[in-house]
Amino acid sequence: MQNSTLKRLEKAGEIAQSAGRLAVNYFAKRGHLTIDNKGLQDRVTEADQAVEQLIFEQITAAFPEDGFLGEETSPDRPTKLVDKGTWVVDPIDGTDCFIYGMPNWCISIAWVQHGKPTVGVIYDPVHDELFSAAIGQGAKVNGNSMKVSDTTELAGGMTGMGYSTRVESTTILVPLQRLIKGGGMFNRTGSAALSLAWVADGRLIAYYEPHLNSWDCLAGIVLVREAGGRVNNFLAGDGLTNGNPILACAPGIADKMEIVSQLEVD
Ligand code: LIP
Repeated sequence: MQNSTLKRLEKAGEIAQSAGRLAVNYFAKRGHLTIDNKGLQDRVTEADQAVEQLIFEQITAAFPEDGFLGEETSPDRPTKLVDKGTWVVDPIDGTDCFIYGMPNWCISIAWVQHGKPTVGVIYDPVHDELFSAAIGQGAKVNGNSMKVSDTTELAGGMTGMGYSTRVESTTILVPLQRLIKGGGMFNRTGSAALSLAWVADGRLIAYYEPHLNSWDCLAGIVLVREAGGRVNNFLAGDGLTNGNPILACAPGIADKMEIVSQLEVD
């Protein structure tokens, strides 16, 4: 692995844990947070802003030559896309779970080089689990190797499913019906990033969502691929800036999940 990639993997883990400590402090006072609505069922809090600011400051101090794309982009954190390396960040993925006091939320930090997700780090501060991976280096959780499920049947575990009002309800209801008819069972955590980390660790056998933004899933894509899983070409077209559907799954059910989702894994 290139030294530059190794440096970014190590630093991303440190930054994610630093951001997690700040996020947990906000989580403890969630009843008093300023909450804004970005759209129907799409909220953002002062915690999201503060955590993204911390991540932005620490990344730009360490790697000033890199680009930055954050979910909560602002004049203080302008979007800057750099082909040689751009950080793609969701400061709190699972914001609704965070707001309502549920533990399914995380910090998601990805580094994309020449259009390829190269480093992925997801930190779950509530359970102190650091999921990390870089291309060619495998995937780990708290330093222990991870691998996807070895199931060959949809009935062999739970499939994560996500939905947002960014797309029509049929885009989730029809795949959900196909999954159930195929013997599968759905699980919605409210955090795509955490769900993808759980696919990488074999806790879920797949994850599908009809639309995600890049900051929700690029770190998880690196984790799943390095843990032996299969993923669709999420960055096709303008996926980096406008998002796309996502399918990530154990290799043994790739054919079945392609039918459920009508997506192709690479
Ligand atoms: C969330 C995703 C989730 C999706 C939600 C939202 P956020 O990200 O992780 O899978 O269904 O609509 O986009 O907004 O909590 O960072």
